[in-house]
Order: sequence, then structure tokens, then C-alpha cells
Amino acid sequence: MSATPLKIHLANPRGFCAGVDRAVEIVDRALDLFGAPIFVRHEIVHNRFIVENLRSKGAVFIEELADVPDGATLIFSAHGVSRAIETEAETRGLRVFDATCPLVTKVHLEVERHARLGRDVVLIGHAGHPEVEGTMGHFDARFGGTIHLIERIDDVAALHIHNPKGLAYSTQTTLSVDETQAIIAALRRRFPAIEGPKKDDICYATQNRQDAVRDLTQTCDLILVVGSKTSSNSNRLREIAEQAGKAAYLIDGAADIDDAWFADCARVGVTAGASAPEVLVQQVLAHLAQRFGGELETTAPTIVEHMVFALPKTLRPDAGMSAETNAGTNAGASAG
Ligand code: 2E6
Ligand code: F3S
Repeated sequence: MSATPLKIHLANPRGFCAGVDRAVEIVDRALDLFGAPIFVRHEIVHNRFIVENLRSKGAVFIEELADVPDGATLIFSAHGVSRAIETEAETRGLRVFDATCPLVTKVHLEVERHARLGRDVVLIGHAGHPEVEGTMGHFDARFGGTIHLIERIDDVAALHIHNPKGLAYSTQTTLSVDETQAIIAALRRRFPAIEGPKKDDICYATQNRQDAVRDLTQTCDLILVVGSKTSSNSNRLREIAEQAGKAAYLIDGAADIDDAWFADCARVGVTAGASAPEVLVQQVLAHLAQRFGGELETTAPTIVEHMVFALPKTLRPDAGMSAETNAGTNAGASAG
């Protein structure tokens, strides 16, 4: 432990985004209205604390709809699901609430539109991630096109595309902004007519948290990222800090902190992924204060966020409807 107290800089913005706030609230409201069990397809968000907390209240997390009994209430996670899963739930007559982040739904609609036009789509994302599986599952190949998943810049040269109806790209929402820009630039060089969003499909929260952690690396020796190992956006924050030459650790909470990390550290930066609740950040600060006399320094926000996504109508506290009439698939978003 050093003689001078450790200085702590908090990233701002950090932690919960509007999509995570909405998704967690949907599960909480469904538990209140309908009682346990409430089935959730995949972890509602990739955070151990949140998932364990909801599980203790009666949420049951499943991957296969075969594990959902007839007549049950089912919630799709914030990462979204394929069209096939939506159809299966509908056909089974399950009471479904869709907690897919509206910014993921936007990508689904984009991919569906390209498919209808018979185009091929290059999706930039991580293989096996549930958001990528859901987005690929919204591409309807019956119109003649194909969807190609690429993960890194070297994959661009290996693409085989011969579609006279055109080519487009979409991206996962939680990628590294800089790496994605480089991949898109390589796609544009190889396929100058490629269509796509103005920039990419990376969401505001991912962009803002990456900017804020990069800002912290200017002054801090070490970065702690509060978030679970399964969280893509949290991993990207750790990587950005490492790329800036700083030691960085992704931790689920204060219990994961190793005193040895602070041997040569005068300033630590603390941030949190979009699925990590603020209570865990506060526990980390309390731990640093107790172990190293850590003192909080004020850090100006890199940007102030105002985004809010509305709950599905039938789950709003003022809905004034009985649980019996609340059936059906629901989605609703308003950006404020
Ligand atoms: C849905 C879409 C994007 O692993 P990833 O970062 O995608 O997911 P979470 O649950 O850690 O973060 C929120 C989220 C949900 N991001
Ligand atoms: Fe949505 Fe981005 Fe959060 S896609 S769930 S706003 S990290």
C-alpha cells in the first residue's frame, strides 16, 4: 500500500443504458403482475448480479423454448431473438413480452429490409453471441440473398459475393467503435457500392462508454471495469484501456479485486459496462476506500445521456389493466 491515498476517477457515463433499464424493469413488472415463475429466454442482460437477483424473485432463465411449459409467460432477453423463436412462441400461444433493446430491433428491421430486396448482407459481429444469432435469424434467405458473418478485418478479403441485387452491411451494437470503422472501411474499399447505415449500428451507450473509458486512460494507471465476463460491451471497455497501455481488469464486483494490482498505482479509473448496476460500482468504491484510503476525484462527463425507452404498454404502472387482459407480444420505444 502506498503512503499517499489512492485517487479514484469515475467514468461518466458508465453502467446501465436505456435498453438494460427497460429489460430489467420488464422482468420485474412481469413478476409483480403475474407472479413467479416468469420464463426468460437467455440471461435478460449479461450480468451475474442482475440474473441472480431476478432468479431469487422467481425468474427462470432458459435457452430452449421446449423448457417453457404451455400457458407460461415468456420474456425475450435484451439481446433479441431470431424470427424462428418469435414464431415458435407465437404458435405455442405463450404470453410474450419482448425486452429486446429497441436499438437491436432497429438492426433486425434493417436486415429484414435488405433480405426482402434480395440483397446479400455482411454482418459484423461476434460468432455465437445471442444478439448476432438473433439478427442473423431475421434474414429471410427465401428472397435469394445470403447473410455473411465476419468478425475481423482479415475476413473481408475472404468474402465470396456475387449478388446482382446488391450488398449491404449491418453490425452488432456493442463492438469496438474503432475496430468496426476499420472493417467498414475495408468493406467499402472492396465493395464500393455497399449499402449500410450512415456509420454503423453501434449504439449510443457503447459509443459513450468507450469514449469515457478512453478519457480515463489519460490520467489513470489502472482501470477497473465492473461487468460480467459474458458481457460484450464490458469486454470492449477493458480492451480499450489495455490498448491505451493500461492494466485493466473486468470484475463482477469488489470481491474480485486483488490488492497486488495496486502496488504501483496512484490513480485508478473505475467504469461499468451497460449491464452492470451502480450498486456494484459503489461497493467497489467502498472497498478501495477501506483498503487504500481511496479518494474520489471529480471527473467531468464526456457526454450527458438522456435516452429512455418506454415499457411495453401493458406493463406500465399506469396501464390500469388486470393481469388477465395483459396477454400478447409487446414492444414499445421512445427516445428522449
Ligand atoms: C442487448 C444488446 C446489447 O454482451 P452484450 O454487451 O451484448 O450484452 P449486455 O447484456 O452485457 O449489455 C446490454 C446489451 C443488451 N447490449
Ligand atoms: Fe441497447 Fe446498447 Fe444498451 S443496444 S441494451 S442501448 S448497450
